[in-house]
Amino acid sequence: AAQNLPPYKVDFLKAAISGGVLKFGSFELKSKRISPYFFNAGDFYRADLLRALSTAYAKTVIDAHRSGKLDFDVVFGPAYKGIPLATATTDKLAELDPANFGQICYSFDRKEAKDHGEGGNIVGAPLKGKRVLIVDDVVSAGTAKREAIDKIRKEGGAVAGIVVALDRQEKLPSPDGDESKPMPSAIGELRKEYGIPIIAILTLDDILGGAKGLASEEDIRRTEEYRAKYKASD
Ligand code: OMP
Repeated sequence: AAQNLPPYKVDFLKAAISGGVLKFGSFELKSKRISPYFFNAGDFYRADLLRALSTAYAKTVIDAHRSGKLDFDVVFGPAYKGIPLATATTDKLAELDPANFGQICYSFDRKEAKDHGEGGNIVGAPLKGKRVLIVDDVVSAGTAKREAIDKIRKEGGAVAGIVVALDRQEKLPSPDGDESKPMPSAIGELRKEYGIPIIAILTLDDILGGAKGLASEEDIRRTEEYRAKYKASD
């Protein structure tokens, strides 16, 4: 299984399946598409799973940083699911690469602005004038990522890149709602539009390549059908 994946990605995929983070069945997505699989990053709540998650995010970030693709000052996790991703990744970055990330910072947003106490929309490191790395769970249609980018820019930060656990490799929804039309990939359009690196630990192709023996043949077949249906044109 998963011949081409580095060991830390294989470990992450195994943790996601054994921990019930990656589930097979029938799920309605934010985009209203009905998917035979769902990845719920909120289910990495056990210590061993959280550790597998932060290790995978941190190693992915360190690889991108070493290859010169990514430089940033603050790790930002959009509320709510991004908050533990950002804090755990920040801690792991400092542990695995103290020379570069020993003093790296994190922050996250509030869903509702606070008008008393310290006030403001951001908890943690201020974003003004900083290069900000967004860590989030999944890219499907890219809508939630656009919202996070807008928020960071409003705070005066510059988005340096996005790291997610899973790129579902789906096409953008067609503006007229006709899902049979060819459309470009959601993640490719985000990359072009914002000119930033967007890095996924796993793609749907990785899951299908690595899931044999970990998921049932029927679940794999339905997921392959779904992939064919919503595949991007580019
Ligand atoms: P965008 O692609 O930016 O719209 O974000 C999709 C969002 O849907 C993610 O941030 C998740 O909150 C949620 N989602 C999952 O968590 N897991 C999935 O497998 C699929 C989705 C989804 O609804 O598309």
